[in-house]
Amino acid sequence: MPKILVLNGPNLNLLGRREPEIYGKETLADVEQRLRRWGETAGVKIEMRQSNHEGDLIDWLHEADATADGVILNPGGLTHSSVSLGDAVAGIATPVVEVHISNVFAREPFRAHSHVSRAAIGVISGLGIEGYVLAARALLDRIRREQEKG
Ligand code: CA2
Repeated sequence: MPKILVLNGPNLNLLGRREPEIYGKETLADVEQRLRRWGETAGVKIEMRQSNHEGDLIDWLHEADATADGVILNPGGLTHSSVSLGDAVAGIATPVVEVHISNVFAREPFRAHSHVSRAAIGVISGLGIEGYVLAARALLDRIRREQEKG
């Protein structure tokens, strides 16, 4: 069964509890439940983690290179500041989809730049938490195509 690792960066543990006008009312546990439900029908194992520490995210990306078939990454504010996180994504062969709940291009100008996007296979921004499920579907398509190639 393919495995998708879902990584969430700093402050995303606050999801659903602050700034609902930007990020909505659903929590990270709701995101996980939605993804798990999708995974049960699609035949995909979902594992989700969150950390407020850059190094944890980098370590988990390295780990994913050997243990996951795809990664969904919402790097939080590190998107806009962390060269190292971008390097970690570039340094692994496992495909990574970058997800943002809000539309980062419709907010403050500094949010329009990402250090991660150059190394991601794609970016989803502004579609709320549904973006995570769309990313999982895109990754599964990619994983199946790679398996067919052999
Ligand atoms: O839209 C997204 O998913 C972001 O990655 C969220 C980051 C932000 O810095 C990015 O520009 C876009 C912020 C994560 C903090 O999440 C919170 C959620 C609820 C309440 C407070 C913070």
